[in-house]
Amino acid sequence: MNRESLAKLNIGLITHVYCDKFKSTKTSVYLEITVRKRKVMRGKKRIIIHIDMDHFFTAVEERQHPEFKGKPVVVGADPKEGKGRGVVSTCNYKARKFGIRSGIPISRAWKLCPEAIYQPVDYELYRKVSDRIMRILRKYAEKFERWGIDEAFLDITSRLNDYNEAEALARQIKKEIFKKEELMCSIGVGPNKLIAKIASDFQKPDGLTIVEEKGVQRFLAPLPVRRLLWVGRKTEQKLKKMGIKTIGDLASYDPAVLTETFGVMGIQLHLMAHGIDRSEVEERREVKSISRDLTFEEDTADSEFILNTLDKLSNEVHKDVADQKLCFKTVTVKVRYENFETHTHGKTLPFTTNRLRDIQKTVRELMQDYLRSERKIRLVGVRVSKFVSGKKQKTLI
Ligand code: DCP
Ligand code: MG
Repeated sequence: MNRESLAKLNIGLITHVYCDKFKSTKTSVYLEITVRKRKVMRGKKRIIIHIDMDHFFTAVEERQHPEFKGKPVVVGADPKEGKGRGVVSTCNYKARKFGIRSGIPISRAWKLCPEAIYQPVDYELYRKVSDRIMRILRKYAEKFERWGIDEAFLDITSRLNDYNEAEALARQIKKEIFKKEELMCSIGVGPNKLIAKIASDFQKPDGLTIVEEKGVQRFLAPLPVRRLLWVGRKTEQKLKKMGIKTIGDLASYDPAVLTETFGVMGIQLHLMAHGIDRSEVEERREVKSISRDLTFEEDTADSEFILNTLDKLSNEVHKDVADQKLCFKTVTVKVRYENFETHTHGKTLPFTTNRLRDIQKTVRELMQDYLRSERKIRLVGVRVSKFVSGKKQKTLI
């Protein structure tokens, strides 16, 4: 394991971690990690804030429709009285009491709570609201990082002296967002991004959780491992089989065995469990990709219908591309067959473009192989990527 492969973890831990021994034998890999509690900031410790909007899409819908107040609200695919397809994007906390969650089939949500209010997804609206919130947040810190549609990190180290000041600032941020957008958020404050993010999720909704460096281990120890970034269901299951349920269990587990089982990820797990994360808050200006998917109401092999749907999705993707003044080079289609087998197929164009007809033409071309088979299709999607800013683009008409 070299510095490069560790650096790829993008967790910025190299200054903390020394792999003193890394021996591979036939049956085992032995890794001894020394975590050195050095003050890398030389003098000043970092203070990071993470903000996450509460039930974002439904909160915006509730604001638009005061009559929804106090009722369970779900944003996602059309439930069609239980026969709908597609999934729940999000739901408010009242709906969560019925067991509804992001990502579950909309038909299941209907079974759990048919009396909820079901709203379609209005991305354009949510993006506009998100842009305004990000503008509010950006001014509070020198280092700002947008993280998805409703989250952001702020590095406030250079502006504040201690956690008391950070708490006051967090309250001020909440107040301003509520005053300007009538929306609530949860905030986590900690010595790094990992802790701040876990803290913001700790007391949702309308939460404020402060975790100072000295309290990190105590804060993390009782939490389930799923709270750690990158621990998905599969890793959770694997850890469970090893007797590891909480972050505390993980922190005290032999890192050599973790590495043997998970490879590079094992080191990452060990460090995260100790609350160590050196990654910087950094502005990511560039959007990586823009995409739209659609699940058909019924599985279909009707080529014309499928292509017309893809034209519509291309249109929506194009609207976003135009709004953000971007030009792209790569177009990708996604196809999911009725048995959930999923394929993606992309093409990088020999030129950069922002034209709708380039998306539609490439999508139709890429789809040809999938349409010939006559297999029924459940879902299609369109994605564009490899962006350059429209301002820099010279070759367009
Ligand atoms: N989202 C989505 N599909 C998912 C998860 C999320 O479309 N599987 C959308 C809807 C959410 C938004 O992204 O409103 C933000 O995601 P969060 O995970 O932050 O969820 P919420 O903001 O809805 O709820 P919470 O209060 O738990 O943050
Ligand atoms: Mg949220």
